[in-house]
Amino acid sequence: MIVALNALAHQTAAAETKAARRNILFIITDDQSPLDLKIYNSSSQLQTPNIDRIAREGMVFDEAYHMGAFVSAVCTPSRHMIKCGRTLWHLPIAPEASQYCPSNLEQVTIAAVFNRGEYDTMRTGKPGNSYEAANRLFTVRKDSAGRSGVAPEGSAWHADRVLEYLEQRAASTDRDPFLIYCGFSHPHDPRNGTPELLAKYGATNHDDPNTLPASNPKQPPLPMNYLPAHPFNTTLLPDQRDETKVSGVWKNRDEGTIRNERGRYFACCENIDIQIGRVLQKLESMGELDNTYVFYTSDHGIAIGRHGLQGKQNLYQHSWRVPFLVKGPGIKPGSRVPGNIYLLDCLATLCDIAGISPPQTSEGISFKPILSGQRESIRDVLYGVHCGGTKPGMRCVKKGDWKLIKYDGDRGAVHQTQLFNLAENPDELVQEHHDPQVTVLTGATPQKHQLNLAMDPQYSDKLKEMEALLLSEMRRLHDPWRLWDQPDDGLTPPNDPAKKAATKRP
Ligand SMILES: [Ca+2]
Repeated sequence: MIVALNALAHQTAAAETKAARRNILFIITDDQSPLDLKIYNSSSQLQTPNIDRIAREGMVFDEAYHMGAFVSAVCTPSRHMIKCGRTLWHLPIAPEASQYCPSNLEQVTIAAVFNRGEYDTMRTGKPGNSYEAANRLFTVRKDSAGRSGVAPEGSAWHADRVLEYLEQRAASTDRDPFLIYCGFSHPHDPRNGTPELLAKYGATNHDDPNTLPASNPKQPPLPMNYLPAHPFNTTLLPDQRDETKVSGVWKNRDEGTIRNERGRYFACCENIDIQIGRVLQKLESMGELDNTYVFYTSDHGIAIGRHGLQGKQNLYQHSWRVPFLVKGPGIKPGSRVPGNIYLLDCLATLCDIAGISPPQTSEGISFKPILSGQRESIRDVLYGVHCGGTKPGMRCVKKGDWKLIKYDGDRGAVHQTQLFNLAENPDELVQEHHDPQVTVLTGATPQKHQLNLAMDPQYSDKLKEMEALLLSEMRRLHDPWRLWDQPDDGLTPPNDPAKKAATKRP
């Protein structure tokens, strides 16, 4: 009898544990800078009441980053890092994957891990520039790359699939916890907004490369770090897009084009927000919202006119950083932390909050201690890469307020160093931002010291410290390249005829 009672108690405890298991809604947008959202930039005109609600009821991370990319489609490595929790050079698509990545990695990616953890897994998102082998493992998968602005296509399509899934679930007896990976294909270009939202932001779906879009006072203003051109080649290939193929923009970087494109982008962002509102409302009506962790992020940021750039192939804060918000049980409403997280920390964190052991292949650090209010950050140093153009490309490192960016490429023709104090120069302004022809457009009045400090003798010790830190991160994370002013460490860079040719020069 005692044995039977013990068994019953055990079963009851197990049932209670299962009942207490939390749902996860992981929302990810495509190409969205945190700096356009009001929660990160109070002067932004972009209206996102539902994203603001997640922030108000949860936690805002100010220092969240993707680790980078070795291809110009930054989405692809970023989405791999989210799914498998591995660092950039250890991904299955990395240049030296055979050396650093186990095979069949998809079996230890997010859907596979949560399926084994007895979660119901569902995803919607874009099929391309992602991690197909991992995407296939979601029990329910509904993908579309459509970027029409008008329902039932575009962002509404993704929300509709999530609502359908939730409705089917509500109608069934299924009480397993769910993990929904809700990906939106916008605000990635083409940024075709709904007529109402385009009108709100004064923009048009401009599609004639031979004319400039009409100006409209309702269009968002130029960002304060706008430039008509980037001061130097950022190591991109001559024919490579800095998004020069984006419809409505092409190679134009004038005020009218950028303001119209920002209006289109705002329209797409607000439409995503509306769709998120529908999903949150559904969860609320089902009584599931309070038992669900809601994550909101993007695969990386985007420039759209900042620093004379249009795309995401750079390491300035607008493109390297990502928005990151979480609300859910035990998270203090309205809290705000630096975090110092990478997107690749998500898998470890999701496992931690779900009570699932993370796979041994995951290299991320769980930031559950941040969500529960025990810590404010999980690391001190952040490292970033873009080498989707000429090699080795761009590298950056950040510690505290200091950030170093280096550019090495175009067969040795590009050797540039930038050092920023982000506390004093958060928009990473450079000399060209002080030009009266620029300030008359931006309305900005940069302070004298808001400059690249790399050549300022006053900061030579800080420069040396950051250079050493960058090299140490490159070594630690198995970066296969070295920059022009670093020891070569005896490395043979993968597929790098450009660097070999450059080193032969006198
Ligand atoms: Ca993307």
